[in-house]
Amino acid sequence: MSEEPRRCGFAALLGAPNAGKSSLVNAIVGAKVAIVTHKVQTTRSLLRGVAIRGAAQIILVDTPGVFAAKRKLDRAMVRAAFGSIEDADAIVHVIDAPAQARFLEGRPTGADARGAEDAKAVEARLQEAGAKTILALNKVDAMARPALLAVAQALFRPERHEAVFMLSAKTGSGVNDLAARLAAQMPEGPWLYPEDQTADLPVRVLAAEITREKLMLRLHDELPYDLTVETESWQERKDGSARIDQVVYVARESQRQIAIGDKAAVIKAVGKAARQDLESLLDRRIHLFLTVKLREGWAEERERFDALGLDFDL
Ligand SMILES: Nc1nc2c(ncn2[C@@H]2O[C@H](COP(=O)(O)OP(=O)(O)OP(=O)(O)O)[C@@H](O)[C@H]2O)c(=O)[nH]1
Ligand SMILES: [Mg+2]
Repeated sequence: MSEEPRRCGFAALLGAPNAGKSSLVNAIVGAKVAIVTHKVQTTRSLLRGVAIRGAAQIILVDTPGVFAAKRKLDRAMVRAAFGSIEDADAIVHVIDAPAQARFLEGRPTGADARGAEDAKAVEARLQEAGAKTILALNKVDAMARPALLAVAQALFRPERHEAVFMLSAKTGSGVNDLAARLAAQMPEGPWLYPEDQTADLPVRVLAAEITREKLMLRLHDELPYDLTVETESWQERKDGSARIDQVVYVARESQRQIAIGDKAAVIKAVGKAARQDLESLLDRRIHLFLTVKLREGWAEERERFDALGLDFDL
């Protein structure tokens, strides 16, 4: 470590659903700390990834996507996202640049149009809060250069944005430039986490999130938003392995059948994929047991909100 004084602070990543916030957190941290899927509303609560660049420790706050929310759980998620800007030393607005480009060119898909609306809403709220932000135009690997420049031109406002970065969380292109900028923006102060810690999330919760990711990736569109996963028990074994028991909660009996699958094919495949991820993350043998249970109205239950660190009493 150099003689430079240490720095440490918070960088909040906000944006529309699916913009790539969690992917970007993982790319900057250099490890998988946040789950990623192609579906919107993957992230449900605030998650902190910890990255080090030179003398700076950057605590990256991943947030749920911001969208016009109706359900109570969704509203709590959006509220949590904006709550994260209060303590932030840097705010990054992550944009799905190819989707914005299609929107600008007048040929958006339904999702593109929603994403563009949501990105606008994020800008409006940040402006209201008087917060200057860094624009991160993500997914540049999936678009042509002229389209990217058009997006930058359309969105960048010098009076609102401190900088604009064009990057790809997928290929890593441009990610280090953003990280260097964030590092420079962190205030002087002691590091808040040990050097080898990459996430601030209890490992039980992370394990449950990984299973939820595998379910989301596997199930058809409606179901994933109604399910939740909890780690019920974690037993250390003498041989160095661990036995983890998790419950997948669904909202309806029909969903229970779907989550289990014909001859339990779905839940078996999900369990296998989750176990493989967990084993490489924790670098040890894992025995994972999944049970699917019915729990009606879980999205309105106080305990679910508490477990996610969300505010029930809006
Ligand atoms: N081509 C490309 N795809 C990306 C990139 N970054 C993210 N994605 C994809 O975009 C999708 C959404 O990524 P996430 O990281 O889950 O997005 P998010 O903003 O955290 O989404 P929510 O948590 O639902 O708000 C996934 O399918 C990613 O693989 C990128 O740089 N390039
Ligand atoms: Mg996310």
